[in-house]
Amino acid sequence: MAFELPSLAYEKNALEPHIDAQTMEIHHGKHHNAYVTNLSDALKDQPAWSAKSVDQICREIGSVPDAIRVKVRNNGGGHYNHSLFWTVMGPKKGGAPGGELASAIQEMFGGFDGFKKKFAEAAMGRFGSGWAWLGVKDGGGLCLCSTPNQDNPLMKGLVDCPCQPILGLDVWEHAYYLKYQNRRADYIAAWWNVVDWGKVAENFAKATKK
Ligand code: MN3
Repeated sequence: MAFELPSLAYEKNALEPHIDAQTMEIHHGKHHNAYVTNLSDALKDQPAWSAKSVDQICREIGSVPDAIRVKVRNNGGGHYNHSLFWTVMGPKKGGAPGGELASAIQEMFGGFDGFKKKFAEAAMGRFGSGWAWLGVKDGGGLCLCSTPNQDNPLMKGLVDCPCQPILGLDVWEHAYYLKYQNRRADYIAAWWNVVDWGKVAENFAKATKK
């Protein structure tokens, strides 16, 4: 297999009560694992593509051969998105960002509460399955957006909000249905309690230094 399922840096039950252990078990062990397996399968006869990182594959999605592009888009996106998602969460996190990220959020959204409201609107407004994102644009400004299915803002040409994601929220029903059923708003509200702002600030610093 060219691609591997990354291990979690915390136990499956570590995000309780906000995200339950069974959801984590299925989401990481089954859903994410399937994206990894299917991406490897799609690229099994494509050594040049298999040698690239999943980030690079997403960035170059428009150049992937036609016959496999949909499979790579869905499963490469799924692999990248979930790999980021696990790392921007952690036990005993939540709170608010500090430093330069806090300043950038202040400048663009008038404060952290304003940002959370806009982010939740993007997550609620995504009809069906998809993701909400905070990212950094090529020019350096913050970008708040959402994408359908397993698309992400690295997929230039396919999405209307190209940027480097620094925080992503999965709003597929598989991310919350066991605990929250149809209550996506409750899931989003609870999710803030597990966001690792230290990690997001690290992602922000890397993205703004490019
Ligand atoms: Mn998911």
